[in-house]
Amino acid sequence: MSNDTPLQKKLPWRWTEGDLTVTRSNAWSGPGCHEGCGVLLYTDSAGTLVKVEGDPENPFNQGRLCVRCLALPEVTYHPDRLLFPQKRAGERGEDKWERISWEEAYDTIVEKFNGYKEEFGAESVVFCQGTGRDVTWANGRLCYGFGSPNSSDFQSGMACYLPRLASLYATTGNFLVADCSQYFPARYDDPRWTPSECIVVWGCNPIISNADGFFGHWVVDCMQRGSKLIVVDPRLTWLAAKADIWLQIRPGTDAAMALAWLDVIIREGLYDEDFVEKWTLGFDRLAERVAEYPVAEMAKVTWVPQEKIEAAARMFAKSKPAAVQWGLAIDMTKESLPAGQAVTALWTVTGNVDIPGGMITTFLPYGADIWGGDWGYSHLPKETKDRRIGLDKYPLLRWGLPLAQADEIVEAMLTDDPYPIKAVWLQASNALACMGADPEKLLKAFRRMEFVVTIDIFKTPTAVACADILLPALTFPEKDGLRAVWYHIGNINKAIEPVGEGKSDATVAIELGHRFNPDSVPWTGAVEYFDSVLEGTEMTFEEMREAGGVLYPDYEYKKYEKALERADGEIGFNTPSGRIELCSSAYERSGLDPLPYFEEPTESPLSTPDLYKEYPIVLTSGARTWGSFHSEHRQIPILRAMRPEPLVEVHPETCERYGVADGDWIWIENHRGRVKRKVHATQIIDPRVINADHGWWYPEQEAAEPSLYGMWDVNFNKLIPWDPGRSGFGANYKSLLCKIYKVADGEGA
Ligand SMILES: Nc1nc2c(c(=O)[nH]1)N[C@H]1C(S)=C(S)[C@@H](COP(=O)(O)OP(=O)(O)OC[C@H]3O[C@@H](n4cnc5c(=O)[nH]c(N)nc54)[C@H](O)[C@@H]3O)O[C@H]1N2
Ligand SMILES: Nc1nc2c(c(=O)[nH]1)N[C@H]1C(S)=C(S)[C@@H](COP(=O)(O)OP(=O)(O)OC[C@H]3O[C@@H](n4cnc5c(=O)[nH]c(N)nc54)[C@H](O)[C@@H]3O)O[C@H]1N2
Ligand SMILES: [Mo]
Repeated sequence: MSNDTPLQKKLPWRWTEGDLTVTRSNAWSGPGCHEGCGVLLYTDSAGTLVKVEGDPENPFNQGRLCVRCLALPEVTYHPDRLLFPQKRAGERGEDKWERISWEEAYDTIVEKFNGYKEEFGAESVVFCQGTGRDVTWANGRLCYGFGSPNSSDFQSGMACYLPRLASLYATTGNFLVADCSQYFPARYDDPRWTPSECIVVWGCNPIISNADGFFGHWVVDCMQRGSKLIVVDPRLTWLAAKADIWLQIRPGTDAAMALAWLDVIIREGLYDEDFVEKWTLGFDRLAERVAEYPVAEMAKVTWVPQEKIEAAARMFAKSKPAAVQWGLAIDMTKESLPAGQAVTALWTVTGNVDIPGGMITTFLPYGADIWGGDWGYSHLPKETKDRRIGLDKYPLLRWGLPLAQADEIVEAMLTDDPYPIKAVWLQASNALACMGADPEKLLKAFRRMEFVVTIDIFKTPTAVACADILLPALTFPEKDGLRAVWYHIGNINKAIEPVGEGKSDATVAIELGHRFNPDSVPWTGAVEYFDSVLEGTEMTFEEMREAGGVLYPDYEYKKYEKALERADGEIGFNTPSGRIELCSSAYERSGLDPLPYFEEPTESPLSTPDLYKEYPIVLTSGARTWGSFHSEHRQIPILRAMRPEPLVEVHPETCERYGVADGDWIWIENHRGRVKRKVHATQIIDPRVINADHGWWYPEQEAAEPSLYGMWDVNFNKLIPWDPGRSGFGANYKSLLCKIYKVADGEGA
């Protein structure tokens, strides 16, 4: 059976309904989002976007849509949107700007960047971005086209997704996700697919976060088809409340938990001997290592009773097939790489690799490289590649992702070591208010820059504090684009004219690329570029949208048996040994422990008992909420109404112990600083743990310094150091220590 036909035959890509025109599209940033939901964009006779609905024919979301898409007209037409390019008129932080033309903006950027290139080398300009959006290829292509090897983000340990990607690429040669039938246009009805008997949702709340191209409601769809559920989370999430087993883990101990499961699985012989024998490397060494983490001990470490851990491990291992949907919490601990490795070992030793209802490997659909790899890093000369920041300290960066290491970039910005950094291109990131650890340090680093460009749909605290040029980007109804992550590829169809002079990130990358290095962008415009990405589909952008706007490549299970997994066309996995390396040769060659291990967070009840006396509460942060994407959407009234203020979840017993009550403003303090939050008293959280919102600022407050939109008092990341794991990946954003007390009268809300 082939999927290789256009799907959506019933509806055209555009039609009229009464006075309204309906344009089918696939949602992607801006505003921020990881998904590619099918949407129907309704415009009136004046060409105004009036309503957004889920596309019922799109297999990805099947008509469902989240509140942020429903509120899209409010985002697109918000009066604070950036409407034209601007250059700084006063000092940085004064919020004084002068309107300029795109020509002037481009000319200035080219003159400055080329000047630094001449004097200090192209590597003196870094190109950083926020989380995965419709800008990733643009950022990479600009960076490498310009000639710099330094494309990255501003997150300590690049502690989002990248640790999981790095860990999986190094040990399995591919990225794997839970199979909820998402590769098949017929979805749950496709006869090749079977639901998992058991799904483990680990450090992830997909119902709200829909992260990394995984639509959270698929888990519910699978439960309705019989999947049992295990949830590993310190909070009783909506899914945890419906789980067969909920493991209320102490934040930062996921590696200990996974090793404890492995201890049970290996000792009780619950692993798949045949798969282990044929397709994995290093099982015996893994078993030796796992024996150092007996479940009885790990129960104490993780704060979860031994019987519960054993029950979960047995339920998972005895379920065939079984899958793990894991999330950010695995990345957001310092030693995240071995944590990810331990979780990977769970589905590997139980033989749940690339089978229906198990963990499926992922590919770019039709080879459509929307990440820009075809004219990317590989085109740089070797001596430039060798100057990529962080490569010497973190050799694992050579395996897979060609990114510069974020903590090392910040160090280089501050110290000129290993060489001076002069300029930053910051695309789709509110680094200071959201992504970066220790924002005071990050601000110092930015202040040493001679030239900073931000491109965004709104003006952010980061832009006000750091930028010399502000460029306006577009929301997705205002632009053509492509959405292609793993399972399918779809058109983003422009439904309205841009509200100002904004340009899509794709257009900017091409126009600026022409000025930096025409060879790197051999197209006249964005649609021509999209056509080139779509070559493997044998359709143009226009043809694809006429055909329904979504294409699914054919999917095959067990590709490792069919010589479809390795780059060299041999059978097996795309690793040096051709097997899944439970004991990793890539880690070993990078000077890292080749086996999974658990290390306490830098600050924890067990690693720093004295500090724990002073700061007796375990602190996690950033569990996603419905109405905002990180620091975005705070200015959108209908979404802000869902969460008007930054909250912290505190158990009622804990409230009582520290003399605070629901609705009180409190300080959350550690030895680095303190931040304000409003108490949400709730029993969903362990009394020994609190969970604080991240990414807060007040767009309605004064932009100029020192206020920076009221950011400093509520910027959670003042409590987090730049402190990555040994591999360069992972940081403790979700496992800290703190104390809490009421904000005094006169200290404001
Ligand atoms: N304490 C704590 N901190 C965290 C986290 C946590 O859990 N706890 N989570 C972290 C994680 S996982 C991540 S990925 C980072 C995210 O960090 P960021 O990605 O920096 O976060 P955002 O606030 O979404 O900032 C993105 C900016 O991009 C703009 N934007 C949106 N769409 C587009 C577009 O298409 N083009 C352009 N040019 N701009 C656009 C938005 O207006 C916004 O200003 O935050 C991290 N910070
Ligand atoms: N609405 C919305 N959606 C988003 C985002 C957003 O800001 N808003 N951000 C996007 C981005 S960039 C990302 S990376 C994803 C993240 O999305 P997810 O991977 O789902 O991560 P979180 O929501 O941060 O946290 C998930 C769960 O981890 C739990 N948790 C906290 N600490 C620990 C721990 O130490 N161990 C374990 N096992 N669990 C822990 C929290 O209680 C929470 O329920 O979401 C994406 N989607
Ligand atoms: Mo993220």
